[in-house]
Amino acid sequence: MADTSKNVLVMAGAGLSTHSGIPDFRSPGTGLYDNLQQYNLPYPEAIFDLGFFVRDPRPFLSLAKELYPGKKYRPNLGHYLARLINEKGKLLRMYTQNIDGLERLAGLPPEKLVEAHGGFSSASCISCFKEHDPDETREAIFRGEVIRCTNGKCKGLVKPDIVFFGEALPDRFFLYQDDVLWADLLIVIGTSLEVYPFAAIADEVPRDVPRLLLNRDVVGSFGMRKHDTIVTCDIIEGVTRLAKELGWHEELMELYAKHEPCM
Ligand code: CNA
Repeated sequence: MADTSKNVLVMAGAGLSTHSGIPDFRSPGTGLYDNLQQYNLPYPEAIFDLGFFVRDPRPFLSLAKELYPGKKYRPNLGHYLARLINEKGKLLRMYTQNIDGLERLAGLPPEKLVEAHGGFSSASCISCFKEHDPDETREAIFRGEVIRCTNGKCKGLVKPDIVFFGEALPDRFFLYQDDVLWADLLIVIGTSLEVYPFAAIADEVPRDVPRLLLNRDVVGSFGMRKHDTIVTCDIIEGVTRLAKELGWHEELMELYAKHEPCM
């Protein structure tokens, strides 16, 4: 499949990063939503709610401090498989819902990436949308400060450009409308496909395009198309199996060891 494909579209979600130590949202017990007690939230989703952020920015800023790319968490074998697909010249695009920046840390070039729910690489004011320096924003968050906009009298709250509930997706996300037409293979990895419009991409791919799911459970419309392949297992196991079937396993392990020597 991926050995003959030339335009691979990858869609990823929080499950891709669980092996890097970042919990997903919804897995019972270990998911982020079950483990937010420390932030004293009225309901778990409030951590990504703009209205709540305006009233109390500290819970989100504490979580952001924890999640900042390059601080604590490192990419895993799954992220490096995406990089390898790209190095083979076969990656059309990787769409990720993850905000952790691990795809960039694994070496995926920004032009091949669509961070559909934003990330930490840019920051702006939630009131006037003025862009703020992402490095200064990061330093302020590390010092535990709430950042206010410096644009005239604005004084709005500044946050990394992570998409909150009710906020528009980045313009780049709408590239998918063309990408799905070019794709000759879709790989979906570590997502519940419950969040729209992201999840819709999996169904926008034409019906004759093979779709491969690597996830603990069957999600979305997988299984309803003739060319669907479903691998329900742990992601690292699925990634390893795929790499072996492609004859890429040794290369993948070398790439991983070269960039993550301490793992
Ligand atoms: P989700 O709804 O939590 O689903 C994750 C999926 O991955 C589930 O189907 C799990 O069964 C599966 N999964 C988890 N761990 C593994 C594993 N080790 N092996 C195999 N399967 C596994 O997450 P989605 O990404 O689908 O939901 C979208 C939300 C989650 C987006 O808005 C993200 O911003 C948000 N999120 C991102 C991060 C991150 O950046 N790392 C972390 C938590 C949540």
